[in-house]
Amino acid sequence: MKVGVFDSGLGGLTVLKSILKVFRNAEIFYIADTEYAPYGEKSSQEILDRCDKITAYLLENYGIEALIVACNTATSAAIKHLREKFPFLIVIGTEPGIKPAILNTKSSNVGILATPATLKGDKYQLLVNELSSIKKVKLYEQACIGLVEQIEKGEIDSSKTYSMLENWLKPMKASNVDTIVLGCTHYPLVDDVIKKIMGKDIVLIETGDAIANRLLTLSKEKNHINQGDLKILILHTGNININMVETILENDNIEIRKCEI
Ligand code: DGN
Repeated sequence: MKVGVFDSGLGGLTVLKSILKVFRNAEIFYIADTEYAPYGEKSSQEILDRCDKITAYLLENYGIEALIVACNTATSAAIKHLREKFPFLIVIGTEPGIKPAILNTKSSNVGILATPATLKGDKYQLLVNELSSIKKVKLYEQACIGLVEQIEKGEIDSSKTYSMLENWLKPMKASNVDTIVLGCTHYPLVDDVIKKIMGKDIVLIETGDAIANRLLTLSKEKNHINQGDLKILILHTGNININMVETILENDNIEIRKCEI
């Protein structure tokens, strides 16, 4: 099966990693749209236009059968449009895992880390309203401005990244937050830093595995056949930290190339 995956940069690789656990012989085409990163501080229309262009590019050049929008920000801005414009494609988006967090919390205090665009989006508000009837939970929302850039630079363990996270997480720690939603696909890459600050018992919710399982279900329903060798092509539109790509994916089948979209 041919699968297209995209994000503004490295974050979607955390989703790609989950896909690799389930699909051992798919052809995967990943766009790291680094020329237009970060998405999180752009307008919804700008993000939607980029998503449209990237999907058309993946279809024309690689004949993808499924598209994974491996970015919460892009999902919030463009998923409806992509499903309407490309109805023949399997289109799967990424949403903050608020439901599993609400079901997991014992202290009834849940932290949500995401980009400003995700937290401001209608889709996020609808999701929160929809889930508010499950259980009374206090949500501590935090827009992590600048964190995506730190991760893109490979500054996972730097003291600057630590102190940014410490500032955002301090109020959550003081409020007995026991579960944190990683509402941006970049953030699992700093999960160890978050655990260092919050303590090892903190539960971090990410959605990569759920997306991979959904892709498996839908590809079976559509009878997409999984054959041939595993192929992973990483295409980047601007600069990319190749060491980070290799460290995150830990896979020998990767080819990395620059492209223009
Ligand atoms: N990885 C993206 C997300 O999940 O929202 C963030 C992208 C960005 O550019 N800020």
